[in-house]
Amino acid sequence: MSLRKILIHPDPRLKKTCDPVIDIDAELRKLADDMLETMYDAPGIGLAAPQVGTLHRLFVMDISGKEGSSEPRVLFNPEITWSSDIMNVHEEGCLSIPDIYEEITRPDTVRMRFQDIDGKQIEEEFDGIGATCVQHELDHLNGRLFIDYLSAMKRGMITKKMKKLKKERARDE
Ligand code: GNR
Ligand code: NI
Repeated sequence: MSLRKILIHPDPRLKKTCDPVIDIDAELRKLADDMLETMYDAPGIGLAAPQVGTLHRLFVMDISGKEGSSEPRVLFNPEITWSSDIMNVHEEGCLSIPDIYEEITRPDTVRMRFQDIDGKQIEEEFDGIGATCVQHELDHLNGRLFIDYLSAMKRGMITKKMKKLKKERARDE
């Protein structure tokens, strides 16, 4: 396994619609492994393929929370098949927008259809932090970031901050 570099907003690759995965081959399994390692290293509870610059429809997550336990998940071609009318507000962050946290409103519960690492079709219901996470990750696969839910003014301020951060990081490299 190896760590991959996480792209920081703004980056054109974070705005693209990702391509469906047709065949889960060795290369995609290696990508999923690398993404899990990169997510745990960050650390984060989710990571979508475009965040490491590969435009495939998959994300990884682990919402097990407690220390010492881990529940790594890999989801290919995720689709929401049902969303609750009840909404929920949750503070969100993103590894591609470091140190920015904002309250975002999304459906409280969603049902998601996806393929697992063996290509098996699964449908599963997510609520709580799981629902927040899978919707945040699916947005990434459609070129959408959580700051796109904020006002243009707030988004502009965050983007300016991120440009500055990227310049500083480029200088330090
Ligand atoms: O690590 C992450 N935490 C998080 C917290 C609240 C809502 C969403 C997330 S996902 C984020 C990792 C990330 O950027 N995934 O794309
Ligand atoms: Ni994110």
